[in-house]
Amino acid sequence: MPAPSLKGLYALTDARLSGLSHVAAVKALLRGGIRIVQLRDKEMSSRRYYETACELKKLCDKYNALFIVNDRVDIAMAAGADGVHLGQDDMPLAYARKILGPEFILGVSTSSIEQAMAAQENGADYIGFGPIFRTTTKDAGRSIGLQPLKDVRAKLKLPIAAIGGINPDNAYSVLEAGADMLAVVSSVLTQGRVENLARNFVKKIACYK
Ligand code: TZP
Ligand code: MG
Repeated sequence: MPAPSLKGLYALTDARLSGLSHVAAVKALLRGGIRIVQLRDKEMSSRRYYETACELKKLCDKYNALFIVNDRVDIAMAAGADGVHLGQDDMPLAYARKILGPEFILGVSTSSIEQAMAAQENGADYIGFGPIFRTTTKDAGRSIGLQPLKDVRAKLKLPIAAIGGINPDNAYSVLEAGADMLAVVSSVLTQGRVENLARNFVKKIACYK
């Protein structure tokens, strides 16, 4: 099977929204057809985060899906994840790259062209870009809309994961603006409906162009 690529839906876990453990939620996302998953949890102890990451890596391997850990370079490495996703206040990129080596996928959250270009220069493999639309999942500041995404697409070589308020209704506009990945939380992690929401969203993306 070919290695999964940095394209399509990219789901971030949120135990509060899904009402499920990360493992149960990711099982449902994978069954629904999502092939890029990020473990994101700001409250777990390091030990639980590590243990959960190890379980999710095994699960993602079964489905030939990419598994990314949010925030923690050490835990991503220890769990054998495919990558790590860092924010502007996390470990500096160049240093993360130095300890992760060239193969590990390194993603960075950005919300301006300047941040995106800096991420590219400092060794990122993809950028997160947003919040594109209004979101209540995270206090992510004002939504920036589609124009900055178009602008960054025109300048940047790296794959872009657009994030913030993305759902099946606005997905095509985000792809049209140049996103490679659609990073989503609430549009797939609604209680009791994760697998179906994921499946329907995946189908919708598959029909794009
Ligand atoms: N970073 C910027 S917006 C966001 C994150 C983690 C949350 C996106 O969640 P949703 O529910 O897809 O709007
Ligand atoms: Mg972070």
